[in-house]
Amino acid sequence: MRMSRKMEHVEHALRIGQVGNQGLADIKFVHNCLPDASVDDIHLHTAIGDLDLSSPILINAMTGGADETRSINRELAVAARECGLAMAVGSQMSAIKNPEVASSYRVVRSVNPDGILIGNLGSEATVEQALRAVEMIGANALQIHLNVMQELIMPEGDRSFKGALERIADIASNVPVPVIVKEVGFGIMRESAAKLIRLPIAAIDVGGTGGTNFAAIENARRPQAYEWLNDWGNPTAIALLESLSVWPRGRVIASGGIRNGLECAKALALGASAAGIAGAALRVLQTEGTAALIDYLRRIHEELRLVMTALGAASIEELWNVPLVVSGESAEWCELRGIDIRTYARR
Ligand code: FMN
Repeated sequence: MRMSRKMEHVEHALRIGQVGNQGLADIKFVHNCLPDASVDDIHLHTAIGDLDLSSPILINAMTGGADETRSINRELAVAARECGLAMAVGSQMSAIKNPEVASSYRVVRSVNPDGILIGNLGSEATVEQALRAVEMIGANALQIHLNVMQELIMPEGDRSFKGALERIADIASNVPVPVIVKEVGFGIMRESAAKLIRLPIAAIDVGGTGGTNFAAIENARRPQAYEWLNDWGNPTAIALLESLSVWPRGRVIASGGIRNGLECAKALALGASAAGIAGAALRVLQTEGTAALIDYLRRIHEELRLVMTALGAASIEELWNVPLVVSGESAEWCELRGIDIRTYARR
């Protein structure tokens, strides 16, 4: 069951594509006609907690667990290696339950022996399973995903989500690598972010709406679709503003519908230290191949350097201090939720 589900997710994700709006159009940079900067001086290095990265772009968790997914992971790992990016694998629970499929995950380490690789499990995992996931790929960090709405829409999905915080705390205290808690595309909002900051985890990945839509993907697999849930969740821009009202800059990752360098720059300027790309990278890989994926990721680096030059921000830390105006639905939302967006506009 789990093995065929992996390829169904890939196929439905490609067919449905990136859905809706991640809200970054509401975030505007203030043009600087005297940036006193040069493209050659832009540095893209960053850190997620204590994990140093040469690029703020991260290939986010997608797959593994079936034969066909082994080649996807292999090619994503080649692209990550060529572009110097961190990469997460999809949930490793299938390999923990069925060790025969572990090679579909391990392939990323054999292709990219020195790269930053991130393991992935759900919040139902035990400490022992988390240790095995880290060991399986020689992971430099471990993502724990939160996907309540996806599970609820899946007929075979989990029905109880009790005790997740305690299990995550236990994992984070016992694995030898930093733990990142991530959403799969419904958004981490302030109340949840405030609970997560009390845990011994390194970072959160806000994973908002506006990109891959797991409600739509699971509905495509259901005999009777709950289509009324297809717009559940909150956009990435709002999830970032909410999470960064509780979490410090440098410990938040942006993801959900990020596709180009300008969107990355906006997410980083809001205070994220990295931006995850999943669905858009998968589409390029599956429709145009590995060389095109490498070109696409290099182009995002170039776009990011271009935008940073225009803003006079030579590093990600400097990007955190350029003025940003939040307007439209995101501003209205923040006003109602008591999130201060004026400091972004006046810094
Ligand atoms: N996230 C996880 O944490 N674990 C997974 O196993 C996982 N599987 C995914 C499979 C596919 C085919 C895709 C497209 C995404 C998957 N995700 C998973 C979610 C992504 O990591 C990401 O959070 C989400 O797709 C939003 O980013 P995007 O809009 O750039 O795709």
